[in-house]
Amino acid sequence: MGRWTAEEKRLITNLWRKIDVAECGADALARLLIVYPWTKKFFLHFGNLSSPTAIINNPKVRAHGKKVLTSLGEAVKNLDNVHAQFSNLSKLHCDKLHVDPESFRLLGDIIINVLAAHQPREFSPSCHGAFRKLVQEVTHALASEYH
Ligand code: HEG
Repeated sequence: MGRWTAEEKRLITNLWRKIDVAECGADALARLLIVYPWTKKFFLHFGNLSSPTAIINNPKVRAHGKKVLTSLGEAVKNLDNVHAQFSNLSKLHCDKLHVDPESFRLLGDIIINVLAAHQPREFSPSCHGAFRKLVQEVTHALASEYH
């Protein structure tokens, strides 16, 4: 982990420049809550999550989805230092939020699906491979403080 080829870096930064972080983030978090409804338990303080429509239109879901993808964008800017970047977030998700690492994996998968759906022309197999590696690295870093 943590070794990037110049081509992987190019594929990742190139796709990232083209996506709408707020849109993709909102879409990804809404999908997590709709497709894996048990993950709603972490967001009960976000208000109405009672149906797919309520989830999609919930402004707190949209704002938080943007926050999550913005944080992934920081990793994109700093590909050689993903672990250090997520160490505090890992502590937060473990000690305070008690989010299980399996949920990171689910959201990571969804983010890849959403990026592919939003940028189908750019999403070549090698671009897919580079993003899988990035998501794996981020989810690994987020789970690193778990004990
Ligand atoms: Mg988490 C807060 C990033 C997965 C539940 N998450 C946050 C914050 C960031 C973040 C940047 C804000 C931290 C702060 O306020 O200081 N989250 C983040 C990433 C990923 C992720 C990058 C994975 C790609 N989070 C994740 C998953 C869940 C979750 C899978 C639950 C299923 N996050 C969660 C909750 C909060 C954060 C409940 C607090 C939300 C709030 O109360 O505003």
